[in-house]
Amino acid sequence: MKPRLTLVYPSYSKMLGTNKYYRYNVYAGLGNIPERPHIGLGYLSQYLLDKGYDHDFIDMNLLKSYSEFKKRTKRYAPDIIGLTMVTPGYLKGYKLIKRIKKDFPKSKIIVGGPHITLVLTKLFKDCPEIDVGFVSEAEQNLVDYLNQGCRPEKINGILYKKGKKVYFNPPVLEPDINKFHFPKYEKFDLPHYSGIGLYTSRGCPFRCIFCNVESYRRKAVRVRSAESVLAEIDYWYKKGQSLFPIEDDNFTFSRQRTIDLCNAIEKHRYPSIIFALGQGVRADKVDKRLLKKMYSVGFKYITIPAEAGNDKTLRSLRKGETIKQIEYAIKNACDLGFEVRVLFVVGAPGETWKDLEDSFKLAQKYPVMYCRFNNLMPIPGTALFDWVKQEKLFLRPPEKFLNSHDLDYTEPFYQTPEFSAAERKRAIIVSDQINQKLFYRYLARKLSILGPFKYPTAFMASRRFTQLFLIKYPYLYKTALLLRRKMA
Ligand code: B12
Ligand code: SF4
Repeated sequence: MKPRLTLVYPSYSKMLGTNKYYRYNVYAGLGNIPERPHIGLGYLSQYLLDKGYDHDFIDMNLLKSYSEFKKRTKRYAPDIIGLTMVTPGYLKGYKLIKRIKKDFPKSKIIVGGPHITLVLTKLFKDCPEIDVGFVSEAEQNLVDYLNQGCRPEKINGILYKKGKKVYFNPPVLEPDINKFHFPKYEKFDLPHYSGIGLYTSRGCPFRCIFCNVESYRRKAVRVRSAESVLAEIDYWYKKGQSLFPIEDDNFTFSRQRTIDLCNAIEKHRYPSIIFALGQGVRADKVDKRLLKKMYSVGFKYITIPAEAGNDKTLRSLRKGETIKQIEYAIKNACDLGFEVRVLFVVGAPGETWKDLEDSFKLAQKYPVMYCRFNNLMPIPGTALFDWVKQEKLFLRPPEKFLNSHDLDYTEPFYQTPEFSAAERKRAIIVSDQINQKLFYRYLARKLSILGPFKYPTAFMASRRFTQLFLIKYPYLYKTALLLRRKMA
């Protein structure tokens, strides 16, 4: 008999809580999480169905309480409960697993996701209730595990224990990701989400010091074919979705694939389709011709992760880009009419307040919509984390900040002799003031239809108190987001 499996997305806000210092979410264009179904679990769920494994899926973000989870799990009676885990909030993740194991002692607990790849064999020491861990991408490995009657010995990308011994079989990544059909989220409660996100490539060969695209995926960048992505767009478009967020780390990594995809979208003529590049595209991977092509087929929102305002800090971040390339991309995107968001980090190794002023200048140089400044967070497994640890610069122990409420990056995680904690904190306040200005200018540009009234309207809408007021009332907040999206 086939094993019964429940896949679980633990509640994000219960892991991390919410911070009192609201950033300008309306500027950022973000909605409440979960806006979209979890893509990684979507891929797993799809592959399981393709291979004949029926299963249950629970998004704990959509449940009111743990007892709802317990009731539903009791009803389904799974042999295996599989949870996804990210590092932020991991202690609460372990706590949840302990609780689940206590309530369902006969079910095996398996886990996957970015956190597992970082901790590897330490996983079982931290949380002995876990039976098996999956490292990196797991579609095939999970199915192999089930096919083998849950015997882990011959499975790739798996962590398991036998008696007191712990074993790790390294993953082998699938070179042809077209093999994994795009998720149709059949086991998900789709009406609860605002739409689905596209994930069209995997891996990134760059080495930014703060990023933990794990070592396995670094070795292999793989892109889905234009046909495969188009099939996914076509499927959801026919179901009524017209705004497509793209979640890739490196969407334009393959220039030719991007052009092929644009050509295919153009040929199909999807009226009023919009693509939003929310996770960011590298400035060195878009030129004016490519941006123009993308814009013409519906790419209207673009995020450019500049990270810094000068070459010194970019070098320190090992970003592999120059400020000239970054400025060129921002300028081109603005000139072409994209709604542009630029991302910056605060407090790179060696950075000073004076360097940060270059970031503030760049943030205001072009007619962008929003610039997000985040205190740089050292995530375990990154070069930044190792450096901060070695230099003993942490302001709080990592297990504290990785499990606390200030993960909206307003509070600094470390400081350096040349850039104090107080300055790092101030940087976020200054960046919010800059955003107020940027949003005012953006609205004044977009509301030209109002004639001279555009200035007072833009002024009022861009104030911090208006933002805070909107956030308090979900209905108003949603309407504001909708209006803002219509302006793009
Ligand atoms: C899109 C995205 C988001 C979206 C999620 C959209 C969605 N609903 O899916 C949003 C904006 C909500 C988001 C939020 C956050 N994110 Co995010 N996000 C990403 C991003 C760019 C892509 C994720 C993705 O879809 N990957 C594609 C799928 C196919 O891969 P996958 O999710 O890893 O899943 C595969 C395997 O991991 C494995 N697997 C995963 N879960 C499980 C479970 C089981 C049981 C098994 C067997 C296997 C398994 O199998 C899957 C299929 O191959 C990644 C970067 C990246 N390259 O992955 C960051 C990333 C995952 N995010 C990260 C972070 C830090 C966050 C936040 C904490 C940010 C914050 N402070 O708010 C929150 C946490 C939210 C949460 N609890 O999940 C980090 C995680 C770092 C870490 N060590 O944990 C990443 C890696 C970015 C980075 N480079 O630092 N994120
Ligand atoms: S930040 Fe972006 S470009 Fe840099 S390593 Fe991570 S995914 Fe790659």
